[in-house]
Amino acid sequence: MQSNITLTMIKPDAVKNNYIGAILQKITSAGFKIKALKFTQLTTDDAERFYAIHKGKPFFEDLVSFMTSGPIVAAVLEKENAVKDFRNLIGSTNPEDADEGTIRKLYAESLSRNSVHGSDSDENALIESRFHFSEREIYNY
Ligand code: 3AN
Repeated sequence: MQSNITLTMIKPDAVKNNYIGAILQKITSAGFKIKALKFTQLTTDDAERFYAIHKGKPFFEDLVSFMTSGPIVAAVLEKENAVKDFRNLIGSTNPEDADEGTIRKLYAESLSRNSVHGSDSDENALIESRFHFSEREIYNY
């Protein structure tokens, strides 16, 4: 199992608020290497499949509707301990609880509009990377 990649999405709130550049800068400055990058918009079917684990939760429909409300940026990132280090860089799910200097503290609007996604395990990092990118869109360099 590859333990050095994670999948991020810069969510519609952060894209609308013009934070793509600032967030990518934070990510690369923290030592993550971009292996794949895409500006795209999720369909309802895409979002329902991506967040299938949350199906049935009270926030599921709002989550799907928010994630399809505008374009996102998806990226595969590489670093030693990528999943854990990236979750530290983005901060808590609720930006009010996020540490100072984290991406969510700096750029998120709220718990449900929290600016970025980060994979929660090595296994999901691979699944989510394959969800957004074909093999030939993920570069080794
Ligand atoms: P994280 O993105 O920090 O791993 P998850 O996987 O638990 O958080 O939740 C996925 C997304 O669902 C979150 N990023 C957030 O946008 C939304 N979400 C999670 N919990 C709630 C909640 N209690 N109320 C509203 N939205 C939530």
